[in-house]
Amino acid sequence: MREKLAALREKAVEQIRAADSLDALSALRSSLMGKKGELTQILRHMGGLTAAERPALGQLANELRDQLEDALTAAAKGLRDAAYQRQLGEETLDVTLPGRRDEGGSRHPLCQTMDEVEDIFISMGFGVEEGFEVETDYYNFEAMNLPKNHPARDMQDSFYITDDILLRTHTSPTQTRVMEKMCPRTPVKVIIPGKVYRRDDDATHSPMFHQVEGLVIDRGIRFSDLKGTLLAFIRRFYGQEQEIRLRPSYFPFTEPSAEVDMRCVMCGGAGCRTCKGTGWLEILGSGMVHPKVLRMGGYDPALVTGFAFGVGVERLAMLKYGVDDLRLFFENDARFLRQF
Ligand code: 2U9
Repeated sequence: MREKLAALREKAVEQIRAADSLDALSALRSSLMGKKGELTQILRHMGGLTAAERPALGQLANELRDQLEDALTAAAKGLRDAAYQRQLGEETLDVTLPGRRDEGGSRHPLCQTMDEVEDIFISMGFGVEEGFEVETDYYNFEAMNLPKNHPARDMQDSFYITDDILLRTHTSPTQTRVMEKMCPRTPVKVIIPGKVYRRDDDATHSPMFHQVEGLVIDRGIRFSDLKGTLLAFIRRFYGQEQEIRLRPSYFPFTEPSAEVDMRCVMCGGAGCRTCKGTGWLEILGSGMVHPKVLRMGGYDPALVTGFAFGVGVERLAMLKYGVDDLRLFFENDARFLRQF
């Protein structure tokens, strides 16, 4: 027995020294000390020893078990240390490289423009509402006096989700929802900023763009209220020297309707490429809310009147900052965005 233990020690120490991986060490541990391991087998034969032999040999076996345990632990640590040292040797770290500068972000020019528009209207007593970007045919078209098969629906070629649900083509559905919520209280005086979607894509049109629409309803609202409000807005946004002119137009949801032009921001009115020599730039659409649209929002057109307007945020920003291609706003080129 004594010889068996001595032989096992010699063999095990050699095997542990030769093990070149943690997996190999783990296999060795079970082949030596596991349930069917060699040391376990030897200990099982202790029963055959005399009572006089048993204590000394028992102690010897326990010592061997502790020694093998220590040797296995030390070998595992050795392998781990070696792997770590190898990794340190392979990985090079150049502490003289300049650090990467953290580029500070800034608010997107379209968000800045929208904030500025909101501030101006809030200062004139308007509330701000945000609605849904996914809308029903009813709110997007029907309630805006654009029944099914109305030819003006083609001007807003749309992204449909089902026959009845689409990405809103204007923020007007939110105005109808505001009217339904407010009715019969007056005044209604809100602007709705937000994203809208149309199947358009070129240097001046994007399939997603931003609008701010406004709606005012009260007893005795007149066309002159519309004109005064829009002139005040244009002057606050583009400068107090600005002038506007109104041209008759057509929208299904307003009657009468008017396009609003302002003096060309590039040439001051002398005539240039931007204004095609006219000295004027189209900037807003507007009109008195159509009686049918008022009625669909719950209001009685015999008692109240209203005006509404719509403006494209990209166009406002392009003319304010002299940007000639709308797509620049959506390309996320930091060299462009850093300028705002
Ligand atoms: C309700 C009633 C009427 C909103 C209006 C326009 C005229 C208009 C365009 C400007 C540039 C859209 O972004 S654009 O392409 N908008 O010309 N929008 S009147 O009229 C409303 C809205 C809601 C209940």
